[in-house]
Amino acid sequence: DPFDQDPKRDQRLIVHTDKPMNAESPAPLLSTFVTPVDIFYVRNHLWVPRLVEKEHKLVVELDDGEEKEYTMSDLRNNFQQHKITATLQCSGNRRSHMSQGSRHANGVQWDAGAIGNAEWTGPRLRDVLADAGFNVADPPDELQHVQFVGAEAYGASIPLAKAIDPRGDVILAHQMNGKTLSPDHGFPLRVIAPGHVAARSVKWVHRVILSEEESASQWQQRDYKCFGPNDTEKPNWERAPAIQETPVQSAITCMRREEGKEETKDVVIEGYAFSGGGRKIIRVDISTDNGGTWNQAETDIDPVNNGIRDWSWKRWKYVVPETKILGATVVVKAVDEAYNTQPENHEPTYNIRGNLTCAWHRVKYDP
Ligand code: MTE
Ligand code: MO
Repeated sequence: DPFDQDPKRDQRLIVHTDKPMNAESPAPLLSTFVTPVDIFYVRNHLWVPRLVEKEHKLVVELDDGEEKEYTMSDLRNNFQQHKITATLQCSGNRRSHMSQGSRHANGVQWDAGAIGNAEWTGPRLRDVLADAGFNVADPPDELQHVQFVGAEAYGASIPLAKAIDPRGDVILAHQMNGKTLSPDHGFPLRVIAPGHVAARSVKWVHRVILSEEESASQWQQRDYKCFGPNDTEKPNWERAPAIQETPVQSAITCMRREEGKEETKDVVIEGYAFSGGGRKIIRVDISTDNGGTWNQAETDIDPVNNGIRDWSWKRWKYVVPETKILGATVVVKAVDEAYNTQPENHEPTYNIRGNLTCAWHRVKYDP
């Protein structure tokens, strides 16, 4: 049983499947800007490969077929190290909310906790490609993709343009929140492709391939795509592009009574907002009457990003007298710097695979 080697997990994680491990953070614990490793969601398609740092090698396969090999010590010592704070969000985050609409969406029924924000450290992929002999300043036009292969067989790719963008912040991370990566999160090496769906941040990476083609894996060619709301029987997989950058998202993670105040109790409502592509969250709108009227949440809570663009979620907060929301449905929606916002309900973005669920998040206040 290849799963025998899987690590022990924190009891607080909400487990959806255990072989492979699919477990999310309890939403109220997503209350800090940086998510602690122990409660960071785990999304594995297969088992956790148990790798030995001293033996681990990263092979870079260039467009002419030539290969260059790097040890972990090469990657740690021979390249400038970058610390990027970036949110990873599973393509299926909030899928259960879509399923609560008029139709069920297939896949792990995640609530709002298949997302987390962490500090990732390692060399830039761009620098490693350059070291391997690739001309990052002037790549051939036909070369469009960088494929990643994980040690257990998972694979995915990102556009070459993202990988070589000096402002793209794609790194080969060996640390998470200042410590060596844990087995579940990719020890000893994983890709971090900030602003892209987390499925592209391949864990346990041991091969990087420059290619004219996307990864041939089912996770690139099939699972992480969206189709029309009507396209539920036999989707034509080739018709839809693989998900890369993600749309604007927000969710409520906690509603709690403020302690100590007797007469007019306040309720503190908290959550996150995030957009793909490094697009900044410029506003978070809250309604306490199911979308009838709106107000803005406080968003200046978190420290500034370590990266060049906005790769991290924004934590937000809204305080309201309890009398105003007893029995009411609280709604959140966010706006990013491109003025993209979230759909009112799940119907327009319904897709059979339940990817990129991002409609307004509604939670009934029920103390
Ligand atoms: N990389 C490998 N090698 N194997 C995987 O199963 N899952 C992907 C991505 N990288 C996966 C992988 C998906 S779908 C997600 S959402 C993220 O890893 C989850 O990262 P985490 O478990 O560190 O939260
Ligand atoms: Mo995912």
